[in-house]
Amino acid sequence: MSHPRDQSNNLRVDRLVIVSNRLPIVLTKGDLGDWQVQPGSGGLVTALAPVLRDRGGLWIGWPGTVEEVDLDGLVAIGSQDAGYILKPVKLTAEEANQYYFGFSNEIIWPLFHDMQSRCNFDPAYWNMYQAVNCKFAQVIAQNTGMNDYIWVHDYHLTLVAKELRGMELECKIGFFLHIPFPPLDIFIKLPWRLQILRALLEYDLIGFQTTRDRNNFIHCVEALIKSIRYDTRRQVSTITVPNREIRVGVFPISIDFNEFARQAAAKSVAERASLLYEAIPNCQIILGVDRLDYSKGIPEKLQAFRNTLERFDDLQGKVTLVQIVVPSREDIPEYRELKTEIEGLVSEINGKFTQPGWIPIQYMFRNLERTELLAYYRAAEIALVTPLKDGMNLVAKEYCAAKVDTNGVLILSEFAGAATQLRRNSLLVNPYDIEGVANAIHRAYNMSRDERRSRMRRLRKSIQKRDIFWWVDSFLGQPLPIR
Ligand code: GDG
Repeated sequence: MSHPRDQSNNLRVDRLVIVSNRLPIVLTKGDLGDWQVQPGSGGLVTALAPVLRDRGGLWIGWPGTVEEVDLDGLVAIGSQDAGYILKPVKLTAEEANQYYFGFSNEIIWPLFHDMQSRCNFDPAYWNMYQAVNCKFAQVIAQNTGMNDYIWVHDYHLTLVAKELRGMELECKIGFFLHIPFPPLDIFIKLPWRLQILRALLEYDLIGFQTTRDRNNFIHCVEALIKSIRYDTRRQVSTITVPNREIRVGVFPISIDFNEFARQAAAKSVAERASLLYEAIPNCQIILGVDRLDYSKGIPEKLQAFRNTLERFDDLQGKVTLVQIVVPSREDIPEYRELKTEIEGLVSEINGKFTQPGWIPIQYMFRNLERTELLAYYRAAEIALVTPLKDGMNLVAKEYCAAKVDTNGVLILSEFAGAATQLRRNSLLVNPYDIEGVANAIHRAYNMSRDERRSRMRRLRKSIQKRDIFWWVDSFLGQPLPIR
């Protein structure tokens, strides 16, 4: 891929420097205390790895452990495997605890998902968040030059550009927010709202998942910061602060569609999907795949499924909900409580409705291997993707990509970023509306093959057109203001 900014008139960019909370590697400790390095997976790594390899780029982040271990040695092995340089930001247990679990995941995460009552506005978290953002900036400053383009990812690192500017680093810095940006009346609850907004305005380009998020951000800036001007007439808006411009755009993230479709079409996946299908005879499979998180609306989804079985009793024995919950953030008490709530609902529903030969919910609390996940995507006639709020939600896109036979219905929350693009051909629901979701399940169950196929074909086409490579190109191709 050519780097579009090579053609821009203001700067020759040497390298791309990606900065994210986590490095794209997984470190695991064996039973004998030996450490293993494995490459990270996921769409972001897939899309960025070729760009980093071609341009000799760099990825800076936390390796994900606070244990005393030869991090430089392990990360060097990771770099060799990846084909580009990885640089670790080393964190102590206290730093990881207060910056990551604390400020990032007990303050920004709930607030930005409109769940202010879940926030723990502990000032100690804020102090550590600033200190760790500064630490990231120091590692960046030590490893980059004037002509590098630094692309910072996500809510853990909102202050990095401000820290770098404080060190007089004048290179171009972009930022992409993977989660939603809240409306003004929620954002102003944040005790450090001004510091975060001002820090974000030190980036040259800020990318959001949807127009809704971008507009929320602009409204907050307009309301809380004096002497700014903005122009929202174009897809990428410009905010003008004294002496400087910032571009603010919408870049909906996506998946490596062709690769997903190719892997899903493999014989081994098809065979596995048939086995799953045979194991649940005479039923349509409804699939849920969610990280353990209150933003994903798992209890609400289970209640909607219970409502379906109560109100549409002809569906009893005809549908099975396969709910995969992927372990996440279990060090935070609220996540452990959520797990207990989910498991209580699953057993209550199964206890009430199970009949000989039919169990309404098959529940898994674990990480599945990629081929197993693809087999579930293929086997499921209905995907139930109902987050209460979500930046994008890649599961919705992956389900469609993997549905190579096009015989599937996507039920999608209108509060997922993915709804902007997929609203027309999915069944759009309000995840808080238990009966509305139940009605959508009933409708999906009864939908004709022809309607399913034509909807799924259109969904797949639109995701294929705007895949993860399109996303990288459009962010990196965005002309930046001259500093
Ligand atoms: C954040 C934002 C935004 C899930 N279970 C398994 C598994 N997965 C993979 C899926 C998918 C990913 O995890 C989950 O992605 P989401 O987009 O749904 O959600 P978040 O983790 O919350 O991500 C979100 C995203 O960033 C990107 O910008 O869309 O809104 O919250 O890729 O496939 N993978 C495997 N086994 C599993 O059991 N292998």
